[in-house]
Amino acid sequence: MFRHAIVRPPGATFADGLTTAQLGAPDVDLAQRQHESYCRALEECGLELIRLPVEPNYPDSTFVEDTAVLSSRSAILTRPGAPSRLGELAEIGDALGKFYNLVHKIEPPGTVDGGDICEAGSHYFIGISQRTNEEGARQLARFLAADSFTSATVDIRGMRSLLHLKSGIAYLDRNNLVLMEELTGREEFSGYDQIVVSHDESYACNCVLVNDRVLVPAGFPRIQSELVRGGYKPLPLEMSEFRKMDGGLSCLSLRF
Ligand code: CIR
Repeated sequence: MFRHAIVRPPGATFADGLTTAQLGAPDVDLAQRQHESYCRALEECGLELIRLPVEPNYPDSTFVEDTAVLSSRSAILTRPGAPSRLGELAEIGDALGKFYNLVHKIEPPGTVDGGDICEAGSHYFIGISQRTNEEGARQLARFLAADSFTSATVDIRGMRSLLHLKSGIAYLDRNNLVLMEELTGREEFSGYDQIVVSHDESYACNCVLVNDRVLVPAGFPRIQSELVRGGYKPLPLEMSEFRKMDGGLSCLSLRF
């Protein structure tokens, strides 16, 4: 069960963040309203929110998930692969320090974006991507192993459409892995029951199980039906403005 989530609303400079999406500039007011609905959904799932103040100097700072990897045993502050995001860490570290005795850190030259890290029970998939490098993955794997978690890397550098591993997969529970159809043949995922998301709905791969609900981007009816068939209760959320900035649904919170 998750009890808390760290969130940070998008600020006035949100549209200045990094993006490759070519979906046009985000509407900042609408992004703020969508963020507020997201926060209410987390509260509906029983979470208490730690709401960090807007950080206008870091336009991507609303994507808090990239800044840390949280397990039931420890917290690891990442080192985002985009230099423009390195300054986001300080406040996240302070917030985590109130809940964790020890906050580990990824050190240079390692880079890790939390969006590349997919927890699947006691196992972690670590995406090697445009943002997470092999040195970062090694450091993270060592921290996880010290807490008795296993991990394996998944190299997605050849898949330019994927910013992060979790743009293409999500672990729910009971061995169920949601994944985009382009990833179904990968050996790393062969031991899982796969909920396959068709190419035209692939943005919705990035869904997240929060206690008894699955938060999923709105507008993707087939994945919602699949989730219902799997015994899950989807909670659809409008994500259009975050998608314009390459943001997935999970990256708007750090849940623990
Ligand atoms: C970036 O490029 O870093 C942000 N514009 C989007 C990050 C999204 N993070 C995520 O989906 N885990």
